[in-house]
Amino acid sequence: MEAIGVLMAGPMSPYLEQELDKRFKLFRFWKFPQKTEFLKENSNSIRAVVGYTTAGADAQLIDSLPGLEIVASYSVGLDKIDLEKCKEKGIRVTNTPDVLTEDVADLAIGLILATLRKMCECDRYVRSGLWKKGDFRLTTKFSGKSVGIIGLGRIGSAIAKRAEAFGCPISYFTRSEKPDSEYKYYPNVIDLASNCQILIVACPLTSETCHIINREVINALGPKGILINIGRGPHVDEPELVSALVEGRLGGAGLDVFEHEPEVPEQLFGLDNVVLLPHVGSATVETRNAMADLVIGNLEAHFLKKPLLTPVV
Ligand code: 8YV
Repeated sequence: MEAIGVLMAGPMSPYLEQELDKRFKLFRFWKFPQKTEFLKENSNSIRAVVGYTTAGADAQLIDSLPGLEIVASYSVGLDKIDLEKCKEKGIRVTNTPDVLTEDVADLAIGLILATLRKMCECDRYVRSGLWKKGDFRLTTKFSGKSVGIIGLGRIGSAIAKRAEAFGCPISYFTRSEKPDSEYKYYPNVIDLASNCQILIVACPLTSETCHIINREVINALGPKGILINIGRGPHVDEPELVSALVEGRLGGAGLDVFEHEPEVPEQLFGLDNVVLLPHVGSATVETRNAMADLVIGNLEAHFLKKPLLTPVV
């Protein structure tokens, strides 16, 4: 397979890069500032693109690669890949579901605890020597709080399972009710937000779910409510979130993702009711390597004409 051209869209994982290099003719797209020149010279030999959350495969890239057969995403989210274009052109698409579910769900619970119990601020308190001057102020209990989840897929369900262990009543919003779920269903996000204390975004980013967290939803969640986002930044209308936090219309937020990553609104930096993480939901050695193995497994399966491991298109 050494002659098969694989285009890696960005520097997503040194392990994946090394393993792709061993098997294929690897092109590191980010190393070529003159993209048009690069594509002119190499587009005919590229048969696969490996994308991720920062750089995927948009219509322009897909159209510029006449030999493209497969886009293998190093992510479960597919929002950076033009799926319609891939379908239209008969290009296969794979992602990395399941292997990252536990890590992302664990991090969602970690964000809830860090936000309510002010763990990051507590840490800063100890490090700066303030503890010697007095005890830290009281925080807010997590166990038993009502949790609302937007999206009850693999990750949403794994979060629900964990929150249940904390004695939390669970409710959810999805496009249609899940007949097998015992959790309370709300057919709209505002009602879900009005009826929970912690609202978690865990759905895929699509045109329907972009800005699913808007001013009305934030106001429904209210000054004691907490928003947790482990989905995608654009799920949230970020200026609305910032003003709600600054004005005290929302109790707090735990955010792993942002609308214009790695840019984070600076107004958030001074707030003690937010916890800000640099998109690390799946970022453990174990999971990232498993994601890389899945990307490689899908590419090998495709070029050996075997069934794909995790096909999307
Ligand atoms: C990223 C993610 O893939 O899977 C997703 O959709 O958001 C993450 O796991 C990871 O951050 C690499 O970009």
